[in-house]
Order: sequence, then C-alpha cells, then structure tokens
Amino acid sequence: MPMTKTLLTRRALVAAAASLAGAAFAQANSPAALAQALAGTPATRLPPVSGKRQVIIDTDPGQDDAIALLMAMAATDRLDIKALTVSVGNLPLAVTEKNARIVRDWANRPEIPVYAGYPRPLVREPIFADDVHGKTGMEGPALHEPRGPLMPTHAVQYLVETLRAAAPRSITLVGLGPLTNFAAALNSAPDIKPAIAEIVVMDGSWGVGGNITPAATFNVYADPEAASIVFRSGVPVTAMSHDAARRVLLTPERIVPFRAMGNNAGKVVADIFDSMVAYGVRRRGVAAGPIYDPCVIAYLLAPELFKGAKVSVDVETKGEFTTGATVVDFRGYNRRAPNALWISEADTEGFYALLRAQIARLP
Ligand SMILES: [Ca+2]
Repeated sequence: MPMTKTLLTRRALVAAAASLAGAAFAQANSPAALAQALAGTPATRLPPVSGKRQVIIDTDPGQDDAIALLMAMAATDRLDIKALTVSVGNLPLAVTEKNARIVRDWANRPEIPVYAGYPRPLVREPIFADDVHGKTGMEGPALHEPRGPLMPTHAVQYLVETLRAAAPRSITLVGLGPLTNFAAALNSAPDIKPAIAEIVVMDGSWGVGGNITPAATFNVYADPEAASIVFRSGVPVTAMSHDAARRVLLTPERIVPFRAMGNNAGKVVADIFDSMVAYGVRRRGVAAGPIYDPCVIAYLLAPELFKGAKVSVDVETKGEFTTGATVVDFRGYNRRAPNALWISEADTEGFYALLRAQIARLP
C-alpha cells in the first residue's frame, strides 16, 4: 500500500474514533483504543456512591444468588434490605423460596421478610438449571430446615403495596433471577414506577454470547417477555452483563481465603465455590468458572469497580435461534434515548477484595 494511502486510512480511523467517542478518547490512539472507539460507545468507569440504599432483592437461589445475598445482608451500613422476593428460575419456586430463607439464617438476618412470587414465567413453560446448581439449588454446604417462615402475601402484591407507599425514587429493585415478579408488578400497577430509583439486574450479554443458548443468558431466556417489560418500562435499568461478570473468574486460589476466615459464612461460601469449580471441571474441563449474581451486589456497594455505558437495549422475544438475546445498540442505530446502563467491564481483584471484606463480617 502506498504511503499516502496508509496515512489517509490512519487519519480516517482517528477522525471516526473522535466523532464516535470524543476527542479525549481519540488521543489514546493505540490500535486497541481505536478499535474500541469504532465498535461504539466506550465504557467509562462508574463513579463511587455513598449513603444507604433501600433495596428489594428478587432472587432464585441458586448458588451464586446465595453468595450475593450473603454479601448484601452483610452490608448493613450500606443496604437497607426491605425484603427478599423469590422467583422461579434456577429451581422450582418451592426450592428457591426455601433456599432464600436458609441464606437469611446463615446471615442471621431474621428480620428480613421473604415473599414468594409467581411459580411460572409470564407466558412460557419454566426451565431450570439444576444441572448447574444441583437438585438442592445450593449444592456444596449442608442445608438445614429454615428457621423462619415465608410471608403469606404474594411477592407481587408486596411489591405493589410497598412501592405505592414509598417516596419518589426511593427504592432500588435488584433482580438476580428471571424478572417475572418485577414485570408483573410493573404491568399490573404502572403507578409504582415513580417510586423506583433504579432496577439493577443480572441480565444479558453482548460480546460474549449466552450461557443457556448460544445467544441468550439464563435469566433472560427463562422469561424473555418479563425482561422485555422491565427494559421497556421507562424506569432506569442497570444491566450487569455477562460481558462484565465473566471477567470475575473463580479459581481454586481465590477460594482459600474464604475457607480460612473461621466463620460459618466463609465456610459456606468456600463450599459453594468448591462445587462451582467442580462443575467447571465437569462441564468445561477447567478448574474455573464465572460467578454472576454477586457482581450485582458489588455494583451497589462499589460501582467504581465497574465500567459501563448508557445504551439502548432490546430483548429478543420472537427469535428462531435468538430468543432471550439482549440486543445492545452501542452505535445509536435505532436513534432512541438510552434505556439502560450496560456494565461491560469489572475489576476482578477489587471485586474479590470487596467480597472477602463483606463475608468476613458475617457469623
Ligand atoms: Ca440468580
């Protein structure tokens, strides 16, 4: 290629990067930075937050849910957990609601109420992930009969009544499973939207494909209509994507400090992690694996550990091969205002330091 053409090509690349991502980004004109700029909106580091957040956590425990819930319930200085609502997902509802109450016991937080939601997705047949999480849903540690009862009220009724009585933008909804309960609440009572500060979900992937089909991640695939309702709700959504969560790889070395903590919660986490690594060996032949849901709690406590971008996200509900896929418009093709903060990068070492600090606080 002649020299002038090479220069022109390079100049065109720099100009394209500048127009897409701003002059400051284009100054970092390494090939990797240029490639990222041409791919679309670059993720930026999220600012830290302070103060205490009121949260309602919807969950389908689930091994990674259990660790996420322990992490959240340890953060008594940062999270005011109003309730756990339980969804069908990794296992049937009868298993997930019982597991949520067991985790509550492990954290010694008997005052947190647990409400069970719908036993099925909005319109589809349920799918489960007991091949991953074991028949108990929390394979690894010894499980006991929960000490506290389930609340008699349906989770969706609880959500609607609580949000109707709440101050504007005061409660953060945290979704660690399929989004059936949140979608049902939003659909049946749209007047609850102003009370919601943000809906933070463990959902979707763009760069790294799915974990239940080639295109879809489990929580979306299990109830894509529900995920679509949440993303289209008009409430600010933060999506902890698999793009970010799969960077937070669990390895045998990272389990050692939890087993050495000397508290029961550290042993529980180490037992669950050992089971997850064993699954990684069985399924993929490597002693490592991703842990998903705890990344969502880490975002609530320390968003500065993550990078993200505000983008437009759609959920595929009619695909022949792609049902449950999240379609992320990094380049602004659809000319809509962003509906989500898409988190795509994570600080792995920072994440594990935070998780260790939280689990060490528990009994
Ligand atoms: Ca989950």
